[in-house]
Amino acid sequence: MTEAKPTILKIGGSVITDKNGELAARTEVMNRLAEEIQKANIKNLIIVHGGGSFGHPTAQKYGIKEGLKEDAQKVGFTETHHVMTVLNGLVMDALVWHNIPALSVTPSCCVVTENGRIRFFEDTILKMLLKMGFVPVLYGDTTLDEKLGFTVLSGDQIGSHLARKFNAAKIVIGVDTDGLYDSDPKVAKNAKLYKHLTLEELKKIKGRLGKSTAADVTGGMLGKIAELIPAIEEGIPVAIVNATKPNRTYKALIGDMVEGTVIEKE
Ligand code: IP8
Repeated sequence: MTEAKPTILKIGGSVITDKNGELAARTEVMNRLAEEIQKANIKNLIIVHGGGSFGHPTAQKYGIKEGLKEDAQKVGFTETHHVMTVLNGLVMDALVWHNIPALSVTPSCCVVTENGRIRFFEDTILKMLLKMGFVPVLYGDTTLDEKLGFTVLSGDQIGSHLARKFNAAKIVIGVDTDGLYDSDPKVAKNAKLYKHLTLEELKKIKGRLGKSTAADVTGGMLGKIAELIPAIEEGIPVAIVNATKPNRTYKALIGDMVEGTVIEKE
């Protein structure tokens, strides 16, 4: 049994999938990350991953985020959830075969949203898993929604919610850029990387951050930052690192000098 504050690791869909393809998994990246997670050996770790080229194109095709409008969308809802379970299965393969006591927790079975925001989160199992030293793994998923019928819930909202609920020690966000930039580094060649930001500085630059270029129904980097703010307000520090590059996630997990962007309340 352990009492350490949990660490939340959010792995972006752009890291573990090729967002330009469809259903294009990067299993070699999943395996390398599993190795880093195993090496870091963090007590009380919760992993959340995104949808990438699995969840987003399917959700977009059927307009799942906007809610239930016609019966024909129902199969789109189940298909979106299904492709997320397929992606999650590949992540679980990598984690379990690296001897990590990871257990998949399906958000669509324990969360109800209201207009896309988490309204109810049944966390009995999650708490027990953490107490017993397991590593719960959640992911962006489809949810039933009290106003919309159904919608899409981002892994970022899940991560930020759990960080606040369990008073996390920190949130590590693995993305496919070297951290947070003043403009999109994939478009602007002279984009400047922020190494450290306070909450106040983050709020000031938020308006300038762009939406993701690839199909992303949950808002790209801007959506990520908006979700993180309430957790940072509660004093939970955030490290944004390039998880496509070896060892950056490992270093952020063990609290070594972070190569990326650190955001703290003050
Ligand atoms: O990539 C979205 O999760 P995210 C999941 O964390 C789906 O925003 C189903 C598109």
